[in-house]
Parts: sequence; structure tokens; C-alpha cells
Amino acid sequence: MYSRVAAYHAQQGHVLEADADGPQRRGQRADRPRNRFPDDFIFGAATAAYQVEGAWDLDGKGESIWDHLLHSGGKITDDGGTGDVAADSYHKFREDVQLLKELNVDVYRFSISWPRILPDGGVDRVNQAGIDYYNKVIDELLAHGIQPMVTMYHWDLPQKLQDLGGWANPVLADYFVDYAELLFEKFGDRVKLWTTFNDPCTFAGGYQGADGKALAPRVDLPGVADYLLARTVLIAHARAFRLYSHRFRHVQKGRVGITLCCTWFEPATSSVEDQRAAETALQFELGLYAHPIFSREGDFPVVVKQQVEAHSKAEGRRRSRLPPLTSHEIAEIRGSADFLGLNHYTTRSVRAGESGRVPSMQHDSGAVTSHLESYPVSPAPWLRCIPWGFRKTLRWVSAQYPGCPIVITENGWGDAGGLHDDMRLTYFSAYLSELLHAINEDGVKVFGYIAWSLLDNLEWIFGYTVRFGLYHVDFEDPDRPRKARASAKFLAEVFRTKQLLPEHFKPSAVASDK
Ligand code: GOI
Repeated sequence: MYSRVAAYHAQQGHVLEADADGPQRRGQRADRPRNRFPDDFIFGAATAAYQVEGAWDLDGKGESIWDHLLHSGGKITDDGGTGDVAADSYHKFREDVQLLKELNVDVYRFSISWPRILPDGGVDRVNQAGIDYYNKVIDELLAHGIQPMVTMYHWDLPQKLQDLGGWANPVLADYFVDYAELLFEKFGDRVKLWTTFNDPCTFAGGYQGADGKALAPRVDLPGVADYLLARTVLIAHARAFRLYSHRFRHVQKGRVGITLCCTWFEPATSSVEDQRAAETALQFELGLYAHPIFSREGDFPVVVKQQVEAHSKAEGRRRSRLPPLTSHEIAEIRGSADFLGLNHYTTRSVRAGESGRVPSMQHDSGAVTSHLESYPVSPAPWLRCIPWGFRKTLRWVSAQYPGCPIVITENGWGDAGGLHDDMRLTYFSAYLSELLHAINEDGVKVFGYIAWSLLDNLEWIFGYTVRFGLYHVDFEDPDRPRKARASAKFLAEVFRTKQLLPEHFKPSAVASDK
């Protein structure tokens, strides 16, 4: 995989060590101060279709699982909010491109709504109005010198495909590949950066319970449907990547990756048990998806296979709840990405022990996670500002999957929504500092950084109670006006100058030599 990737990147002007083994380079690059990003580094801002577009049933769009859940009656989100109108980016995309311009971004990462293009999920019925909409978005971006980066799937599955069982049904891979092929055909002449899936580890949460906090589609089969989902998603991703290589890469010359989420898991104590539990937690969250694609061996991580198999046997099952990959599937999935998109937000503390329902992935992992006290906490209760976890994540990923080009596809802070977002600014400057240490001192190969999010948006089950936008959106006003926050002005300068000013560049809390 990496030799072909290396050749490709060399041709694109990226620097890639031929057979890099772990962090490739120690110490700063001679030609660059430590507070500077590489000259060819790309900066961006991100959104996702359901969270910003609105127009949930306009111009022939089909119903997604999120439309379905949030229209199912009662108050589903914390404030009863839905994505029916959201930030109305369906109508306001030209204004959004102006904001992106103001932010000095190189790329805009947005997602395509599958049911807007294929209302029933299948290519037998294409909604031309959906194709027209994304053509206009892409053309507007390019007209302003901004590169589109498209996420094919950011959680809004056509409801008709959920009626088939959603991602627990392996047939979904066929539907996804057809959808991906249509996207390459319609948009691949202009879109050169693709990711297939956004964060399967998190959308698997939609199959791990049906309580009031659960994501769509609220299938209550933890430890079973989530592992079936992992297999379907990996196969769908790999087949879309192979399709691109066979039919489109030669002409379109783009890159196809996947976005995975990686929380840093810090052992609660230095005991061997807690250290092993933290490592295992990383393998269950990131490794479950990353190992089959980015490791040299391929397949699910050994520790994941062993623990799920052992628990399955103990429950009296005939086979592991984690479906095995055939040798053909392992080969098809291994190496099926040009880059790894990483979403990183926060760090949690881990102890060895049992928690969660039986069965469940949480129980299988043998890791009990909790938040680290005394770090700033967001109104999104899972999120704390712990910048050093970012550098540790990058070092771990780069040691696990040596030579893999990484782009940060999401990183950001949620607050209650004011314009003077000091804490978000603090979060960005501290996380960007750790990113610089990882790139310039640890030699982690990160080629871009994309902030979450361009706009305030529908924060899934939290509704509009938590805001992640660089731009404030007034959801009370039918015009959904946007206003720059302090952090937008801060990032606009970082993105323009490709450096952190000395007053923002903080020493790392992580020692450089380990
Ligand atoms: C992105 O994922 C996403 O891609 C964007 O669309 C999104 O807008 C952005 O995040 C911002 O959120 C309190 C074990 C309640 C089970 C505390 C441990 C629920 C459940 C703490 C820990 C955690 C970002 C939900 C990645 C999933 C939110 C990963 C962030 C739910 C909790 C928990 C908790 C827990 N995470 N997600 N959760």
C-alpha cells in the first residue's frame, strides 16, 4: 500500500519517508521554526449534511434515519430541535462559502446527504435536484479557490435501507458502493479528497441501545449489531476504495480515505492492568476500524478478536459475536486508503474492570472509562479540554500504522453559544500547539487540520443546546443569520499565516523523547 501511496504523494509534492517505522524524525526540521506548519499544510472547517442543511424534504429528498427518529413523536433532542431547517445551508451555501473565504481555509469538509441524492437508497431512482445542489456547492467553492473534501456518509442513512436492517445487514455494502460510484461519476471531476465514512465507532452507538441518549436508529443490540456494522462498513469502504482505484483514480487523480474517531485513553494508574486496559480501549475504539485498513497484517486487532470470542463462548454462543473476516476480505480491506482522517476531541481515564451490559462492546473491552477531573468541561458532558491527549493520540497512531498520512478531520469545542468564546479559543490554541509538537518534534505525518465546525448546528441528541460553530447561528431567526465568534478571527489568522504566534504556542505537557 504505502509504496503506491508514497509515489502518489511524491507526485503531489508531499514528503513521505519510503519505509518509515514509527515517528520518522526527531527534533525540529532545520528549515522551519517549531511554531510553523509545513508550507503545503492544508487548513479547513467542517460540517455535516443533516446538521446544517435543513430542507429535509425539499426537492425530492428522501427520509433519513435522523428525520425518522426526530419526527417519531415526543421530544427526542434535549431542546426538541430537529434538522428540518437547521442552519439552512441548503439555501445559504453561497453565504457559507463567504465565511470560509473569511476564515482563509484551503478546504471545506462537508458531507453529502445520501437520501437527498438517492431517496430510497438505491441508484434505481436518482434525484437530479440533489445532484444539482451539490454541483452548485462544489462549483461555488472552487470559484473561490476552496477545495471540497467530501464525506460520503455522516450518519444520515436513507430510512428505506434501515428498514432492511441498516449496517447490520451486509447487503448495505452493495448499496454503499453503488452510491459511491455515482458520487465519483457526478462529482469526481472536481472533488479530489474523499472520505467514505465519518466515525463508524460513534454511529455504531445507534445499534447499542434505544434509550433517550442513543443515536439513530436506536437498535438495541449492543455487542452484536455493532460488530456486524463494523464488518459491513469495512467491506463497503474497501470496495468503494478499490472501485476508485480501478475506474476513477487514473483520470480523476484524487485521494480516498476514511475518518475515524480517536479519544485518548490514559491509564488511571501506572499498574500493568490499567495500562493494558487503556491500550485495549484504544483497540476497541480506533483499532477495530483502523487495524484492518492501516496495519501491515490487516484483520481486526488480535486483542479484540480474543476478548469478544472468549466472552461469546462464556455466554454459551457457538461463535464470536464479532463476525470473522475471510482471507479474501482481509486482503481487500488491508491498504484500502490513501490517508487516515482522525477526529480527536478529548481524553478519558481508564481502569481495568468490568462495566456495561452483557453483552456489549464496553463489557468486551474490559476497560472502565471516566473523565479526568480538574480539566475544563464543556456543556457537552463528554468533552473536556485536555490538549496533551492530542499529541499522545498522534504518536500512538503513527507508531501503530507507520507511514500513514493523517489529516485531522475534526477537532473543536462545544459551548453554550456566546460570541465571546474565550474557552474555544483557548482550546484551539492549546490543541494546535500539541499538533505542532507532534508534527515538528515527533515527526508524525499530518498533512492537514480541519476544525469542527464552521457553523453552529444540530448537535444530534443535544439539539441546539451545545454549539460548536466558529460562526454563531441564530436559530430563532428565520433567516438563520451567521456571526463570527472570536475563535473564527483567531483561526483565520492561524490559517492565513500557517503558524501560531509565540504567545499562543505553548510548551507541550508530553515529554518529547517518549
Ligand atoms: C463528532 O463526533 C461528530 O462527528 C460531529 O457530527 C459532532 O457534531 C461532533 O462530534 C461534536 O459532538 C455524558 C461511554 C453523556 C458511553 C458523558 C462513555 C454521554 C457514552 C461520556 C462518555 C459520548 C465526536 C458520545 C465523537 C461519542 C460524543 C463520540 C463525541 C457519550 C458521556 C461516554 C457520554 C458516553 N461521544 N463523539 N457518552
